Amino acid sequence: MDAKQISTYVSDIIEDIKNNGDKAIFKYLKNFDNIDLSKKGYRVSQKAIDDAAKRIPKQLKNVIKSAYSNILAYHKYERSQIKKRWNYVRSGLKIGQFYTPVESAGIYVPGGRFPYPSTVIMTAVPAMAAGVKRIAMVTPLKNMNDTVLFSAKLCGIKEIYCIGGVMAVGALAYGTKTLKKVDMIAGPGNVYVNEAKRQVFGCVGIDSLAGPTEVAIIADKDVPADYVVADIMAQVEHDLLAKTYLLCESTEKISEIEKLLPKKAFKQLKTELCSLSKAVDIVNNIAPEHLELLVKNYRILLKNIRNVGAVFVGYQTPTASGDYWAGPSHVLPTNGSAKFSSGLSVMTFLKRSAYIEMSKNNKKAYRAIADFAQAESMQYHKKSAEARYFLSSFFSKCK
Ligand code: HSO
Ligand code: ZN
Repeated sequence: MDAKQISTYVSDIIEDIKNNGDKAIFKYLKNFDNIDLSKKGYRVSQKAIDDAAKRIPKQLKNVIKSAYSNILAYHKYERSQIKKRWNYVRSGLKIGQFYTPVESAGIYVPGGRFPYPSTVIMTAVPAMAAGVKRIAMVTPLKNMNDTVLFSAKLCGIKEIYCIGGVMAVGALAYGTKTLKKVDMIAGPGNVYVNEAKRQVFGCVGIDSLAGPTEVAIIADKDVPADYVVADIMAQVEHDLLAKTYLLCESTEKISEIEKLLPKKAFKQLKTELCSLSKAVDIVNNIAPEHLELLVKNYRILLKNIRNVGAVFVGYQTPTASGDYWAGPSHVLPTNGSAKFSSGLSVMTFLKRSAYIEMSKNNKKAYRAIADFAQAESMQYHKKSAEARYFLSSFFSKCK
């Protein structure tokens, strides 16, 4: 399908969900997933969630729990760095801002080649840390395995729905009998999911349109080649659309890497021989989701990096550290959007409101407001300023 066909395909499904709610959902579940849930419903029961958690081996549980606690600690710290409210006084005005979380968020956990329990945590935890009260998770039925459910339970998610793709976005945005509408939708998805998010934006908020994963690697002449090979392959194994870039200062190193790299990866790799400082310029232009600085003297380069979702610094830091473990969300801007946007974080789920409090009898301010309103011929705007200072009984006079 080309972009126009995708857009029509998506809008037809969304329209159907909007008009027919659950009935449409059951129809698509039958058509896409070949399952009839019209009796059972598509919300996952608490018992199914609890049972899934019981089946997870203790050791794996501990690994997931420790990743969760790193990611939660990071986002709580981020929250503590955002001033809840601030104001200052100028010209007789108290002016400032305050932040509040959205009340409800839908988190989309994609299907893809593998189920991603890590994405459950990487999407839900920033919302939790922001203070979102209601989190509703959707993920395609085929993706609903025990680790996904356990990760959701760990995040305290009680609302889980086994629907994915466009219908899930439509249900979150417009609500059905089973799934109450949310205020915003976050989480990565394929082209259809992204188009659906784009179309429902305005009715709900969305985080971004995270697409296929990508990494740029700046490598110096001394980097162990197998680090580079593993990190390229770690992107390639996500899917055939994943992109990788290798920017290296040494011909010898490039050929060493190319000798080790499985043939199938070459289609998804662009390699350039260039100085390390030129590599930084190239990276700023690509604006990749992930950047690895596999360089001994990375400090000098770091200062000039501007457009990137997340940077992984030093030989010792693979992208996988951010995928699973370190703390920042792995939902990051892709496809060049790091030029103007950021990865998922506490900020994603916060709204900023402005605060304005005038001092009483602020003649100068009321005069200016009234005069500006006059310039726009807005009589009642003018009066709403004048009434507070110049006119004592405006409404009795204006009849
Ligand atoms: N690299 C992906 C995240 C992920 N990796 C999930 C493994 N599991 C996008 O940042
Ligand atoms: Zn990954």
